[in-house]
Amino acid sequence: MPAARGDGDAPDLAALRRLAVATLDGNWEHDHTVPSRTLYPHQWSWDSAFVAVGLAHVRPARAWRELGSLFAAQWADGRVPHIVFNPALRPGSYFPGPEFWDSARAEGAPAAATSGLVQPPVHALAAWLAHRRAPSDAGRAALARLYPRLVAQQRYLGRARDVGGGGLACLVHPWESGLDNSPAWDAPLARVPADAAVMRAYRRHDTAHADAAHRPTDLDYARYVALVDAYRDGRYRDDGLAGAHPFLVECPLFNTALGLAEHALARIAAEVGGDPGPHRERAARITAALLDRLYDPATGVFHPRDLRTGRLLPARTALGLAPLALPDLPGRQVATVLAEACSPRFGLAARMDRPLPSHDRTADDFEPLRYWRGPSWMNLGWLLWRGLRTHRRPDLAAGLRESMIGLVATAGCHEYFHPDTGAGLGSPAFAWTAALLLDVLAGG
Ligand code: 2M8
Repeated sequence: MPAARGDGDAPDLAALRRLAVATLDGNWEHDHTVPSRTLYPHQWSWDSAFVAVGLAHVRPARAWRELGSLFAAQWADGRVPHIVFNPALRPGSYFPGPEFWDSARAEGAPAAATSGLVQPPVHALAAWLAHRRAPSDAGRAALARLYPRLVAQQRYLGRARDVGGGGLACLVHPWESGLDNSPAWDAPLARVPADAAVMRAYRRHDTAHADAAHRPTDLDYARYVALVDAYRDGRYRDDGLAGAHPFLVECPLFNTALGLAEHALARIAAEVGGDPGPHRERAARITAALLDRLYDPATGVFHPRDLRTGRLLPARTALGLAPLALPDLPGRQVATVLAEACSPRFGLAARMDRPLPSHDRTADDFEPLRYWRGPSWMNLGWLLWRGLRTHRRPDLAAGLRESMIGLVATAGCHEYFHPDTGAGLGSPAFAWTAALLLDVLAGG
């Protein structure tokens, strides 16, 4: 469906904006926005942050409710769960549902049923952007209420999750990366013992709503389930993870978000009467740790580190470009990451002939249809777009912006897009695509 093409095929920006607002309104559910009514009918953590950025442009009060409802489900240890379940939905409306996570038995879990995992901490950045885009007394009050919660989130990730001891947060499940089945995770995931037949005991919900050929496989899911089993059996405690948990990785995108959060918290602190100094210091330490632990001078990009082997994971995915979003990334790394982004692997250009892929399009395991193994995603483009503007590449930023707008103008607010044709894939009315489009249209 050509969603919003005007005369002469140029995108009709006003129509696009209306489409984005209608998508967000359609996904609004009493105090939060669902990523998708069919595939993801509960509240997801980093989705809500992206959504708040977009809502700030059109429904600012809702942006604060979105973040407020998510942080109301924060655990006592500071973790912000990756899913907050809506109790009004019938059992089976998503797999794995609340009964599988069994958060009630974990110490410090909130009254609401949640998962026990986290997602990239993009919330402090989102809160800061929401405030900047729509400053108001009510917004400032909401920001002041969120501030200690955002600090607690950082404390959890920086302490309990620094399993490697090098100043970065470690992930215990691919779902925590947000890029669930990225080729980056293939090697560490392959070591998790599991049998696809295990999935016969469960009913996958995703493949009822999306093409199975686009989604992770049953064997992937068996491993996802095994990893949750292991973490849940320890009641989601983090003390015994090192040496015991079967999947432990440090991710460049996740830790970029961790650093961006400290930069944002420094600005939030200054606004709400806190001390920005410690946030600035932590931001600098996170960037230093990323350079020290995840940058590979041989490839010129960042790679996840597998803490079980101590080695960097070789796949060249879009995760490796994410640190470009850090304002304090040194010039040398800015240059090498840009070289990778502009190479045939990712095709970034002032005039892009194809959308930005989520994985190296020259790699053997590039899959144009399967979820995070090739398709183009709005949130990855948005992060890179911010980095390009931060590091003063208006030419490339403009090219990427035009490409992102073109995707939605042609296909609508899809969850992800074919990295060659731009065809819409996954859920057709996806919240963060709509929200980030609003931000991109407004110029950030
Ligand atoms: C996808 O992840 C969920 C599990 O968390 C799933 O596949 O069921 C990912 O794209 C993730 O990044 C996103 O937050 C979530 C909801 O949009 O869906």
